[in-house]
Amino acid sequence: MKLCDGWAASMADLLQIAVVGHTNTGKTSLLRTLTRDAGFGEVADSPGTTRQVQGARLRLDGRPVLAWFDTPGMEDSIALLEYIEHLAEGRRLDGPDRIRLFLDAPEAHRRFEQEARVLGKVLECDAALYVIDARDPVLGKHRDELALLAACGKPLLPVLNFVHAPTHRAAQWREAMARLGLHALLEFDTVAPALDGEKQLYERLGVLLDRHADVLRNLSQSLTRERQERRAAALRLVAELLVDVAALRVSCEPDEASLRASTQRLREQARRREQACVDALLALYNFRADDYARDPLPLEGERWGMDLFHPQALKDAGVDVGIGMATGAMAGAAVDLMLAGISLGAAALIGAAAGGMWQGIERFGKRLGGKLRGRRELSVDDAVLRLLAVRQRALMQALERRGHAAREPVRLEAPDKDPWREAGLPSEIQEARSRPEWCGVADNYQDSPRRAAIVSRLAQRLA
Ligand SMILES: Nc1nc2c(ncn2[C@@H]2O[C@H](COP(=O)(O)OP(=O)(O)O)[C@@H](O)[C@H]2O)c(=O)[nH]1
Ligand SMILES: [Mg+2]
Repeated sequence: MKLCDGWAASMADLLQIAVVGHTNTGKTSLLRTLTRDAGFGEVADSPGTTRQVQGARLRLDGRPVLAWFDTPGMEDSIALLEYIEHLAEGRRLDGPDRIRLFLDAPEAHRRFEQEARVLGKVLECDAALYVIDARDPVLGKHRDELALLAACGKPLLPVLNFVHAPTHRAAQWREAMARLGLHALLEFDTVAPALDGEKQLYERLGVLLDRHADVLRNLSQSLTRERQERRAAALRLVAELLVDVAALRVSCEPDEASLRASTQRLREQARRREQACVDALLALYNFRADDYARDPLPLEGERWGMDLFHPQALKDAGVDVGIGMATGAMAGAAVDLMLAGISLGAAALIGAAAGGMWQGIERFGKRLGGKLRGRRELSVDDAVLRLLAVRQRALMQALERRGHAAREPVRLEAPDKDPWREAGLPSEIQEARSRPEWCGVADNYQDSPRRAAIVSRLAQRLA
């Protein structure tokens, strides 16, 4: 249990909700997602992982307002219901009194110890979420479980988990719940919850828990606000990345060996900058580095996923390469000839480099009458910048939709439609290209109001 100062004192004002249900329906997973904490409790496919009641609290403006309690799975409801009927035989007791009678009976500490923990917790709480694996058929054990839980006399909100599974039986469960008088019901897949899943959850709870409706509404609003703020922060991270990489420049001597070495340096800096953005996004959404899979392809310089400078990465992301990013040792680098006193479009230059960039430059060089002998500057190709935008946007979307119960690493899928895949880059990127001092990882980095404005505008575009 996450204890902190004043836990006992504030307990009385706290709204307390138990999460109950059969073993392995995803109770612990649900709490991971609701608390945005992938480390909460223990999750496993084997039954009975959660043996004790575990708690976690949600805060509003720093004050704890809601305590969640994770409980062990109910495993033997059919036998327990019979036991309680036997205990209560010949006595007129209402539901909660029957449950209390059981809790004082000897079997509550023996055979039904697990169930006693659950029912005892529900009696203490204000309400309970009943988590259902929607792939299961509705069976007698579920009905008996529900009869026991309903006997506690607390509002019960059924939550249908695993509704993304193709074989789910949500309709059947809805009907079965209605027959038990449970008409408010929520579909909430803990691994891939709907974007407004939490909002719906707190709204439904607000209906069931009139006395706590204000707190639940505030909680829901604050979660929505946090989600928007997270999104804005994520867009800023991606915009910063694009400005940094667009402004990135590496200068080199005009011979092939130094051009190659400088290209490597440029690529390495761009890759590292992308990795920093990935790390920051994962941290922002409260995921861990191993939530993001490395691609098994053994590509040179690969840090995560597909190497930024591999033509296949562009293809997979559906990025339109236009006249073609040069392949080979200098792929992904655009050569800028401004320092040689000639302003020549990098794209045109690369377009000429059909069989490799060096030959292309040589050809231009001859045609331009040897004017190319000065130092060169390398920058990152347009197509690579577009790939960065496409990938980071896809990552953002995947993280927004990912529950903290997910255990499979994130896999990015190329979006069907993404304006960043098409040729052409927005004016903000064009401007950043001509401002090497805007590159956050450069030695001569200089922040400026203009850079900040460009980052904001780019963040809006990325949205
Ligand atoms: N695909 C998928 N798997 C889930 C979901 N919820 C839980 N699981 C998995 O189901 C298993 C049991 O989950 P757990 O939270 O430990 O269940 P508990 O016993 O009710 O606490 C674990 O392997 C979870 O990763 C879900 O919504 N979708
Ligand atoms: Mg559990």
